[in-house]
Amino acid sequence: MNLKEILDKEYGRAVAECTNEEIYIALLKEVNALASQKSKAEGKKKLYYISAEFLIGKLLSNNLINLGLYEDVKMQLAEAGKEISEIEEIENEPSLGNGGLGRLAACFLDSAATLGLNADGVGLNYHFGLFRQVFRKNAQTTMPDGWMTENSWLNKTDKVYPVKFKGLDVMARMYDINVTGYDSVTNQLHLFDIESVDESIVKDGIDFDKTEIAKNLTLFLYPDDSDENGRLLRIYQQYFMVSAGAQLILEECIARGSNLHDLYDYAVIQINDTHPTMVIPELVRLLTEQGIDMDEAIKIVSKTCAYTNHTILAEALEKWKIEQLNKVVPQLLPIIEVLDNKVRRRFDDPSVYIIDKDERVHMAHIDIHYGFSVNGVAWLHTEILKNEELNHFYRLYPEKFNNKTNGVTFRRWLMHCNPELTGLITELIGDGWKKDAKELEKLLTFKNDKDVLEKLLAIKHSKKEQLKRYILEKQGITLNENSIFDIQVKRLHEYKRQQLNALYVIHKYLEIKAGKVPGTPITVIFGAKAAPAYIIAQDIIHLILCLQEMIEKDAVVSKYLRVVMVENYNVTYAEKLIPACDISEQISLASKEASGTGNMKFMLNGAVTLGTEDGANVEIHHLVGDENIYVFGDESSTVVERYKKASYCAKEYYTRNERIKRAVDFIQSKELTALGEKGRLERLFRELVNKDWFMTFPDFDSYVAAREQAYADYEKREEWAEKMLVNIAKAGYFSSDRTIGEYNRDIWNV
Ligand code: 26Q
Repeated sequence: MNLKEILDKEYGRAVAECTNEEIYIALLKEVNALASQKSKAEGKKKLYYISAEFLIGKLLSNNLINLGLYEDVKMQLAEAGKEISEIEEIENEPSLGNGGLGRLAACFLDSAATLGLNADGVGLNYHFGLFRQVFRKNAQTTMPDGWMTENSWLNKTDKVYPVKFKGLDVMARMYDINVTGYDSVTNQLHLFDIESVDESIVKDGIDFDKTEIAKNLTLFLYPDDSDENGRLLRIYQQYFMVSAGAQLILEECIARGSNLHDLYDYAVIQINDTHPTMVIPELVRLLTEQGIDMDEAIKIVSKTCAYTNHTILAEALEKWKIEQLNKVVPQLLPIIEVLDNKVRRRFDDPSVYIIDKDERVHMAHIDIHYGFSVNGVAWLHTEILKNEELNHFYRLYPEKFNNKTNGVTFRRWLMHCNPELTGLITELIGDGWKKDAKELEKLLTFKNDKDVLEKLLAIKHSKKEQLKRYILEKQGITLNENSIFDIQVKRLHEYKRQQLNALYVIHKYLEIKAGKVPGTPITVIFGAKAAPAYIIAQDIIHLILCLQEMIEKDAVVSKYLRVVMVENYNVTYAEKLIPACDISEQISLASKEASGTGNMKFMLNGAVTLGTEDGANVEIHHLVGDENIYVFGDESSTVVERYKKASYCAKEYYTRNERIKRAVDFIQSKELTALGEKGRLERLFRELVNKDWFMTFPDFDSYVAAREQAYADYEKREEWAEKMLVNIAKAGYFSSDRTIGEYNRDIWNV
């Protein structure tokens, strides 16, 4: 690529004379055109990965890397005195997802294209992605996050599909984003949008009229929460996505030669959690409209659809009231009733019915009965699905259940975010690992190579300096790059237990106050958005921000301990934080985190995990061995039993354990209430003492012990570097290329 020529043609000016914005736009156009020209995957059968969320992150550098242009462009910019990072800054991040599930979908698209699979994504073009988080008075406030600009990666297509709701007909326009594979084909992410959307109805933060469907349908990504108000809108969004998606799929399959009776030879539809479940009755409806009889249509669809479960939290399993569905998509109810009746005729266990006695439709039950595959996202998660949560279904269909442990794309989560480490790895073992991640294990031969270990430490240090600069610029906070960076970044949820981390901070603060100072200073970094309607989550953010301020103002303690909560944690921030991390906090209550994928990204960048035996942590532990991870807390079977017997009493721990009492009492201390809202802090205090639903107290002592051990081991720099090396070397298993290879082998066969 010749940047000089491109800019000359576009603006008639030299590189150094163009603004960063101009360069970004010119690059976007050029890269987008090159991506479109790349060869397409071909084949009779295509995978459609349908998902309400695709948290793709910024695309410029990702596409440059995948097209093999990154180094060249970086050099040409450098020659003109520009850094590629300044150009990257111009791009808005499309935050079209809440967290793990949406980011996983994005990693999967990258890997599917890299493996050359015939595979497209299907989703929604939200005008405002996940809200932008702004801290005011030590609390989260929310702002709309618009990302679309005149020049964007969205390519408008001429495909338009009609979608019918009760009393409302709308048109779904398809926009495409090129999904470049690494040194491979280009696939598409199809995002549907409603033509009549009206961004001007947003007022006052993220409020808008929820009833004006024609104006608001694709306005916002629905945040994972408990807001009763938006539920109908969510049904509108889901049906809009699946109806347009189903029409696209049928049209494409017919074009490839399907007569619809053999649809499953032409398409496989992976349903990403229950959000797109209505695609099943919708396809049945469309097939019967084409003259196929109902029984056959149901059989065809059942051989086409596969379902991935991402959660075991009962409250997150979607159930829609018949009454709600009737208000939005009455045309689906006769079909859902047929699906339910078939189940009732075959099985006499009400727990597997689709429609329950309270007239609620269980979306996951539709997927399990009428999909051919059900998978969990980590070994432990799938075991819990089979033996506990979905056991009744597992007994009916043992052959449908399978595990696909999550993975992440190494193009974004190593090559892009950590070019320094990428360079060292390549220098040591060549670049075969970029296509076959298992080759990272070759690094193990350098376990005792002092020179290599020192280089690893030096790279970590420079990533910490880079993060320091970034946070200083964004938030005006100065980190100590010589401190231990102990990081927990993920959505805020009680089960993920940011509150346990905060309790440790209080404990440590009190210890330092009492004169017990750590060898190396510690910086505890948090990043988390909380769903706006999730009150306790807001209270936990409030606690963390108050702690941050209190410690910052304490001249003595702040020398040894700092708390920093980064504002508006998103994919872009993750790319800066993860490479700079020493200790990766993965401390969910065992059995609750389906997999986690941040844990994999941290490991890949040489952080050592401090975690419970939960989700994919179990597999990380198994791969790296006891020496290279800090594991603590009760195991999943203990937790599951405790819930079953309802035997947990938080108050008992609180009264019996002096350290716990001291830390928890501090939440409503005058030091903290002076900085925050007394009512909020007291509410959080009561929540913990009287309930502590996610059992932080039973794990507290072992958490403190494991964390202290990690800090002590950090002092032995060479041994620590060995742990870093082993983590990087063993991370190959968590490449999403491996995950996608398994999906294709066991489920898709495209
Ligand atoms: C449900 C109903 C109404 C509104 C919103 C939702 C909703 C939205 C988003 C429910 C769930 C989500 C997101 C779930 C999610 O991100 N799950 C995570 O998936 C990751 C990828 O498999 C796992 O690694 C994480 O463990 C899991 O928490």
